[in-house]
Amino acid sequence: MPGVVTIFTGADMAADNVGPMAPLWAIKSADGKPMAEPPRWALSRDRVRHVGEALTAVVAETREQAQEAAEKVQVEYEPLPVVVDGRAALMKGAPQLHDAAPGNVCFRFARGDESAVNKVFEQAPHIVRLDLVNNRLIGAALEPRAVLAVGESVGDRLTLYSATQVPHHIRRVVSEQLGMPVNGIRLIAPDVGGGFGYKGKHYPEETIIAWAARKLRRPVKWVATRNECFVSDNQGRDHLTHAELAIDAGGHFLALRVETIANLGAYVSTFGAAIPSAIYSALLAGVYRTPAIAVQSTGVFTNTLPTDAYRGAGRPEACYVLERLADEVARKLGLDRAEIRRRNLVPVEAMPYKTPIGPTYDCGNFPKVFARVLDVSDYKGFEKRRSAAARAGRRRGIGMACYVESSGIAPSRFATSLGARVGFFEAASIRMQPDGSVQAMLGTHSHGQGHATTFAQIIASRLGVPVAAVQIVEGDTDQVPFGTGTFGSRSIAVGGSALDCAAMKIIAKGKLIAAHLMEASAADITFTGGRFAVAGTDRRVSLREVARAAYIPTSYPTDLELGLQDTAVYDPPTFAWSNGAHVCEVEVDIDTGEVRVVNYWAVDDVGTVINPMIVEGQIQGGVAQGLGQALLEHCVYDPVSGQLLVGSFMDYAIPRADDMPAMVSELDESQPCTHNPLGAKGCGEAGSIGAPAAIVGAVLDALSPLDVTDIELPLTPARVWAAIWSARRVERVESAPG
Ligand code: MCN
Repeated sequence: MPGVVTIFTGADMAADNVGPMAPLWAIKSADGKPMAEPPRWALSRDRVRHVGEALTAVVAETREQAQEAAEKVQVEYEPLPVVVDGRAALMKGAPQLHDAAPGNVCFRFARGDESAVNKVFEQAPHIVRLDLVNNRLIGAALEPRAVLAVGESVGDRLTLYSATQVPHHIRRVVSEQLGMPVNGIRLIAPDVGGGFGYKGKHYPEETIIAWAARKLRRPVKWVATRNECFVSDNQGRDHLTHAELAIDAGGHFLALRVETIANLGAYVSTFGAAIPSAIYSALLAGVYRTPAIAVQSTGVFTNTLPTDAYRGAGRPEACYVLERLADEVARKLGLDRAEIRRRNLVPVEAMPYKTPIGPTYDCGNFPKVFARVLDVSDYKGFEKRRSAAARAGRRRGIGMACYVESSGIAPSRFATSLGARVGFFEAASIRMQPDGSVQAMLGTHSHGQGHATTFAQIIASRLGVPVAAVQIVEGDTDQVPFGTGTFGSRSIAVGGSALDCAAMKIIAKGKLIAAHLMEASAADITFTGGRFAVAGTDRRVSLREVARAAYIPTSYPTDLELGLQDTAVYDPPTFAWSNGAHVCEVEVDIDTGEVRVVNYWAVDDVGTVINPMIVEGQIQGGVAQGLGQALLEHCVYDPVSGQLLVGSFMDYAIPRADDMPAMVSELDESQPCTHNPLGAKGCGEAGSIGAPAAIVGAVLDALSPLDVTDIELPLTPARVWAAIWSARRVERVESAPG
């Protein structure tokens, strides 16, 4: 066809020995066996296992010519039976996806003390049980993914542009697959128009485009259409959970047992195995003092797109389990939901608090944060608002959720002990220019989080230079030192900490130069507000003068290397434990099932705040995504054909501005992180963690007079309406004479 340059298939890539798409985190099952890791090829080599799995790559002179030719490709498929649901995939006789994964099981992960939990359950006065669905979500960044590979005219070097959150990881894995040295690829990740975690993974297109450009010795570009996003981007969540909580007569939590089936999709994506196991399970103590906890999480293959981290990544799932259980305890005992939480929160005196599931929280005043959100939301006055709404014919309900978040992913030792194949440190370099301006290079990546502002603020406050004098460079492997990237709300806690450490190195070296310039001893030099001074005198030189001296050495210490630039690498000793409490009010139209979130209050502890406006925006954005999960978003596959039934925004509903209330956000800075130099904890995912549980709790509260006790996520009008009417039918049957 006109303009077609070539068509590649998996066989072409096989002939060139292009390696598989290997996950970067491999989980072990409870019996010590490694997870099943069936190969995933960038272009399928024998069989496709999910809608959207690429078979051929058509390269043409223009995008339109390539699209037209791609539409003409005829594939003779031999249809095989499919399974799209995690539980169905585990059943006897279910279609088998991979020979390497009998029973479709990737792993059976377990954590906690099961026998201790069993003992408590045998004697517990009360047990509450819930079966919960955590709905599958599709990421929907403003801009689709895009990849461009350009070979250098001389040599074998490639510049690979990719809309990725993790430039260094992608450079490493693609170079490995193509058998190139890591230096053979320069990866540039410019502004990518949002990422939400799903752009932080290795995708087949990165490999295909890089390989095709080398093979054709021409630049090759791919930009996903919106429809392609639906069938090529990783998806999120998709848990089926059975949870049981043993409690005493006073509603104190005694033991927690959680069994989750995690739908991994057809292949294990980059961090796909870790999210529902290592990350999710670590959060199942939440903010509560539950003495015994045991979790089992089974990772299952199905004929769906791979799942992986999506804003929250394991934490919203854990929070949803705990908060729904807390509400259920209140219902069972006829107690107030806030009171149940108060009785179980970890008190501030217990910090540092070692959870029975593994992690130790270094700090956090959960009761204070919770009390504050009840205050700002006037929880006590709610019944008046409920009655006022009822008089106007509307059902109003209130819900709440407390959460703790393992931000700052991840301490490398923790991660590698649980199967990570990469480190999760971060690196930052600072280069003082001779004119006193500053260039800072970090391995993190900003795609809506405002790093250029907040990281410049950190440097400005440490080095006493104006914010405008700071240039932040991210997303270019040739310019920034080896780093990890942005996900898991880690940029401030890990990247920001590396930056802070680098600034300290600049000051330390600056002191030596300043001492030389002022003919004083380095031990007597102080640094404040951008000036070095000899203690107890009025002798000073500015950082700018020191920087100039470092590069234009008219007077410079003979035993020092010229220049004023340094790099620091920071690997956190543990997570930064962000936490918070959210309250929301909804109104439910019982004739249509429509839910409106009318009020939302969030009190979050993200440690020391660098930029309150950015943090508030981050929390608001997270809440919007949590609202989407709670009320609107649902990724559905046809169980017979495996076809994706939500392939556009006509059938997959993301929140719009008018779905969001004007929310109130407060930050509690009283508990700075104790183990990083900034005292900061992450905030990027906070909103998405608390919101689904708070919103669902509010809807169930609004409908409690009708005896609606559960509605499966997402609470679409159809589902809410159906729940109301089936409850009413029960009412009618029960009240029918005879
Ligand atoms: N910050 C601060 N003070 C704190 C904590 C954070 O001023 N105590 C600032 C940080 O400096 C940074 C921002 O708040 O500018 C977010 O920081 P952090 O919590 O470290 O999160 P990351 O920068 O690592 O961003 C990742 C996080 C994740 S995991 C997803 S998913 C997500 C999110 O951020 N995707 C987003 N927020 C997003 N926002 C936009 N607009 N688009 C996305 O794709």
